[in-house]
Amino acid sequence: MTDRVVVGGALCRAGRLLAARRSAPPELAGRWELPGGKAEPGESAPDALVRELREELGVHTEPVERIPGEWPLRPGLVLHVWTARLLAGEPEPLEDHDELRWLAPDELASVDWLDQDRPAVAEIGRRLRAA
Ligand code: 9L3
Ligand code: MG
Repeated sequence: MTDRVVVGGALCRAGRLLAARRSAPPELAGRWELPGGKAEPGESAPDALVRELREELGVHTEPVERIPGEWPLRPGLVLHVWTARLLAGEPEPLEDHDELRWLAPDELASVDWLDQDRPAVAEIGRRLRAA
């Protein structure tokens, strides 16, 4: 059986990365993540990302590239991260989040990221600093 993919989106604008604070479930509430969610059976990760970011943030996005790596969430579930371009809309915490922040590279350590998101966030930070 292949693992089910959860896809997180790294949305960057003006040198900042969008961080989203989870409001659910209780054990994850208050932790920060790259917004996204589970791909449905038969749905590609990029398609899932576009759908999840529309549902969660109300924005239209285009996946650009996958950040190398795969991070286990729990048995049978792994996190992939894709960078994405914001095509339309202003992100709002519509579903599953209660706060959004655009973080500059030197602010990335100021929020409590979910453990599995940390390697990809660090990679995005390196890319933003180099840009
Ligand atoms: N998760 C971890 N990092 C992320 C995302 C989007 C999700 N960047 C974890 C949290 C949940 C599981 O994956 O345990 C499913 O995510 P969701 O469908 O509740 O967003
Ligand atoms: Mg989600």
